[in-house]
Amino acid sequence: MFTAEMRESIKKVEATRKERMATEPRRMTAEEKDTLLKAYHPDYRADGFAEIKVGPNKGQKAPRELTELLHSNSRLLKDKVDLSKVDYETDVLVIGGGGAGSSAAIEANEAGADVMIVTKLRIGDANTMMAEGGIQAADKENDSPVQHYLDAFGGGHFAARPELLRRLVMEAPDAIKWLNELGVMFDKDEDGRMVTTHGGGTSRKRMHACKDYSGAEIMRNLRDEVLNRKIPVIEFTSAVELIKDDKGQVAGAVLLNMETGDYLVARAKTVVIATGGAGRLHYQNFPTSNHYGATADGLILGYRAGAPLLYQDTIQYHPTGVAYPSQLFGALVTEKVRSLGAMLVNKDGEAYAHPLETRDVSASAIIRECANGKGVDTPQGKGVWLDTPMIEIIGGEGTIEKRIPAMFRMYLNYGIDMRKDPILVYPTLHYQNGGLEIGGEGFTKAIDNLLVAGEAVGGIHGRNRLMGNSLLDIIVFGRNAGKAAAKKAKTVELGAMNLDHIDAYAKELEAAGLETGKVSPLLLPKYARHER
Ligand code: MEZ
Repeated sequence: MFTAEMRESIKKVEATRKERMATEPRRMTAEEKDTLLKAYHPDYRADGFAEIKVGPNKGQKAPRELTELLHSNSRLLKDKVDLSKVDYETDVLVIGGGGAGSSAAIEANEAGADVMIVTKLRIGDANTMMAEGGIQAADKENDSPVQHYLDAFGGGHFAARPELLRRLVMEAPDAIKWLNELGVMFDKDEDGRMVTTHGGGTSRKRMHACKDYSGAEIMRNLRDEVLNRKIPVIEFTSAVELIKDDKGQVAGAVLLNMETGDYLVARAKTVVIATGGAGRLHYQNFPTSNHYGATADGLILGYRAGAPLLYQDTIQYHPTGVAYPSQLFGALVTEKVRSLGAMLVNKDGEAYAHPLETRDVSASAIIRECANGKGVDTPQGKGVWLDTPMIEIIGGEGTIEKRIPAMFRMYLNYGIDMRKDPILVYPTLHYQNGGLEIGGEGFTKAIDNLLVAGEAVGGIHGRNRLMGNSLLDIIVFGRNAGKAAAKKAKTVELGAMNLDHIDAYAKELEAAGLETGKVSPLLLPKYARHER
């Protein structure tokens, strides 16, 4: 399976393994990290960004591909929709059928509200499903939410909104309890205690996992709970625009049936945007670990209606995407592989960085090695080694199959036995650190009754997120958004609905000289096949 050049390099990895394992890898100093990030992290590549010319974040920068969507018009400028014909009427409209949307819908339903989910693919087609290594919570004796806060605050470059991060860590133990009671099969020892591991940048072992398919297991339970509660889920239906009323508050959304092309009107007293990430915009041509529908739709809907973004210029590249074989290019290699002991090693067999630095630092170090001739050639570019046989040496024979069985099988399908040979990795676009700005209760600051949860939120993690804090935030902020939306819906009186904001946005674009003829949200990746 490996090329001759790769085999030669593997010999060097094997030759240095014993000595590497006998030496404690060094952590970088703050100054070293800073220098590395500025030189190699994609967030610092000026040509990857463009200035936003309209809307609340005018004058700030965003990835070029996102800016292009922010500079596009609504498809409803041309395709007129009759708002007097209401197809769905509900208290709480949840846009997005992933972990955050499902958690919100469950809690809104629990609070007695009428709630419905619309999702452009199927419930569970979401980044939640793709998360592998685990979910953080400080629920062991040697740990505390304060410790969790400090790790995440430092890891996010001290930029997280304190109120949001405080909620994340304080409510984490209850999130695990809730999931456990829903039926999530967390890894437990013979005494029934949760097995926990380290992630990059954690000072305690607080990663709770379901082998290496933690997100899929969590999503399976959330989906079952939504369906058991008979919460309506409108699948293959995208939200293409928010609707406001004559008081300026959000009043629902215009939906697009992805199969028939028909528009539908959903009237709602509160709306939760839970549309997830943006990996399928492939910023700076990176491959992605994200699911097919990750095209930043919620950011566009919220922004066009007047909600500001926060940290839209900071993106997470997961250090270890698959670099080889080509069939898996960009797929996630969970950080848990490094939590279990595998080191990052360059083509000469040198361990050039601590395996559990924070993600932005690890990714930058891999990019540096490859840029400086220390990477291994692959059909798509370059990669470095993740020395997976170390896991079996450290944890004992059978550890890989027991702890990361999905990863093991994924590679075996392509003739690579990660118990015996190292694997080749390179950063892959994994997460948007930024998103729509919210307050502690989950409401946007600019538009009444509009809430955001999950990856579409900016500010929870600051400018870099630690492993396992995303599965956590979708639960904590999803649940809170559902409760808050249900409570608020009781007091909302809706006025006459309108789409005036799309005309106002079009005028702003025109005044800025931006008549691109393009429309957004994108809904499906640029390379999607449209067969109708
Ligand atoms: O939080 C994540 O992004 C995660 C758990 C990913 C992983 O490496 O498994």
